[in-house]
Amino acid sequence: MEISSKQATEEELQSYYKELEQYNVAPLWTAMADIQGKEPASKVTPYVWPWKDIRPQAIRASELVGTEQAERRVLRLMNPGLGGRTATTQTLFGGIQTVLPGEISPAHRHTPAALRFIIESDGGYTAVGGERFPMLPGDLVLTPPWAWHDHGNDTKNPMIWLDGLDLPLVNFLEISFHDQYSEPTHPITESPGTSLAKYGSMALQPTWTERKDEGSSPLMYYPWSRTREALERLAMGEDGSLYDGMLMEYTNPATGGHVMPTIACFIQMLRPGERTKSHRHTTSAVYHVVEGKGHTLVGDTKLDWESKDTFCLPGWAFHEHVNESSTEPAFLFSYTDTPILEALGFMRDEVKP
Ligand code: GTQ
Ligand code: FE2
Repeated sequence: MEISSKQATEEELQSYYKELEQYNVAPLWTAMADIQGKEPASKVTPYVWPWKDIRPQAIRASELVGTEQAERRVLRLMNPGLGGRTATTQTLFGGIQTVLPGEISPAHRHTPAALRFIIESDGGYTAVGGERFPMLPGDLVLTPPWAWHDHGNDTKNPMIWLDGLDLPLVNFLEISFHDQYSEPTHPITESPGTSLAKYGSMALQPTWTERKDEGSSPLMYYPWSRTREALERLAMGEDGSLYDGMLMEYTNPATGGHVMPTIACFIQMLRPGERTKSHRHTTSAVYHVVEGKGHTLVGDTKLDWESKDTFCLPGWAFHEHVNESSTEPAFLFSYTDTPILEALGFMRDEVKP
């Protein structure tokens, strides 16, 4: 018998679709718009986690749970659009970690890449790959994939910071490995300041070690004092970008590229009264307000922010930043999934017409 396609009734179709279920197959044509939309329509909700709400909860966590019990005392920033997944955007995770005086977050290593951006602290340290890095407000510390790391608070006040990881991507790909170290801390083999002196002294680099090119930056510590000084100096003569203000990337000094294989880190300064022009890109981002007060318009959503708030930006959403102060600059730290999208050829951006 010859097979020819005819127009089935709705009833015939529905009963056919029902019948297909038992074979675990489904028609593509009923789901085409979801599967291959004209352009991305992210499920990620643009959202702010205000410091005034989150800080008390972080402190409360440290009253309720010890670091031995928790291993990492972190409040996960759960995107309201992602149905309870451990995800702040589709690829990026943000968390607020607290370490009390005398406590240690015990040593471990894992395949997810991590960064710390310090919010509140008088010192203390993160040890990564055998070197201890200070943790002062505004400092950025990297924890590249598979590097041993532990955090310790030898000060008199709580340390609180933003953790940035690629957990949603790693867990989606089901490639997470994790090792616990046998002791609470891993051995310190480098003297203080080594990474910064070797890889963060202008463009000086040591000649007696091989050039490191392991996909992650050999410089693992970017102190706020230097970051801020660079931005303030540039602000005297530069306008920066129309869309991002004075946006600078923390780079890997060995390659000039992104700091880690899956995450790129940025700092930007919005001058008093500055309002950026709207654009969008396929990359998603988590932002942290280092200093300042303003808002970010994401599509029709207005995200009001001030110092120490954290917020997220979905991919392919038009956005513009506004510094509402007429006298003070605003500083925004952010991390994005740019390296992933670049590696796969998925980078696109567009200016709002
Ligand atoms: O501090 O090592 O927020 O391993 C999530 C996983 C922090 C950490 C997180 C981690 C860490
Ligand atoms: Fe970790």
